[in-house]
Amino acid sequence: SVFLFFIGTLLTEAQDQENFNNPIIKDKFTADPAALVHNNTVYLYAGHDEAPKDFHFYKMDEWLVYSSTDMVNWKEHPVPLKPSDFKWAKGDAWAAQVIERDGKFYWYVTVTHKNIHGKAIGVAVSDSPTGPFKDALGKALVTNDMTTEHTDISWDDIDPSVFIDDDGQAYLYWGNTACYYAKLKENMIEFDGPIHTVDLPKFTEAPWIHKKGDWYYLSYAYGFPEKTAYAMSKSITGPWEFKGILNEVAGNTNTNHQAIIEYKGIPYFIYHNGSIEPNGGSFRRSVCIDRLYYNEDGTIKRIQMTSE
Ligand code: FUB
Repeated sequence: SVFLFFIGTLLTEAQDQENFNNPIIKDKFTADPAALVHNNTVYLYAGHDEAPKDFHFYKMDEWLVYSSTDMVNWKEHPVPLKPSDFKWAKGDAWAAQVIERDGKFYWYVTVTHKNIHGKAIGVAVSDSPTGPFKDALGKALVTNDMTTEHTDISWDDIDPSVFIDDDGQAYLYWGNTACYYAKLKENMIEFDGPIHTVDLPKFTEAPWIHKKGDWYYLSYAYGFPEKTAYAMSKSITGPWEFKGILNEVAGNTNTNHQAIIEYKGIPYFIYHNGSIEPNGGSFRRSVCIDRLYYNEDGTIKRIQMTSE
């Protein structure tokens, strides 16, 4: 009967939940995960949260990279990139994402600009997913003065998410309060055309683009404290249809920042929370992983967060 099928599905999903040993990194605070699957390995990129307990803001001076072939055991590699690797930046290793094109790895990062007020986006390049990476452009790709017609806040140019469509066209999405996107040239370090905005309900930050089948997904941090919500479209440039909440506020932190990947045929939801006791919190976050499940119509089930 339908009822037995329903129970069966629930049981299968419960059994499917692997033990990820969340949070997956315990010797450091890690935030804003981005992941890349390359040559049967998952590379996880994160910012290093180093705020002392009595310091109530982000202190992030480097990005970190880990790799795994089973989503449970993670190997840390040497520090691959720091804001100080960009001569025009003065700090703040905020959210970032890496993508591969023609054997090169491009890392889009958020930093604070030295001379142009506000946050900015830079791009670094390497021949290896674990680096070392170096500044690919010698200047910022996005600066705050490029988007002032949309909002005058100085931290709206953050949280880049990069995506290459099936036809080879690359796009960069980013933003805080306003969600922006622009086409990238084949060289991956320059824009090809204007900056557009996307209207999404309660968009805060942390856009992430992925595709499954015919559907494009734009997930993002919604409201504040942040939940993760998502929208779907048949085209990378929209129109996007809002589909609701994907993940609740992740325990003990006001931000929630997701990466969605598929590895060995299994979809995963990677995010952060403040769950390391007793010092975890909004500025001492930790990356976690849970399984992600699609419905037959392409919509995504709410994430069941696990603590192990
Ligand atoms: O980690 C610093 C900032 O907090 C990120 O850029 C945002 O996505 C939020 O997680």
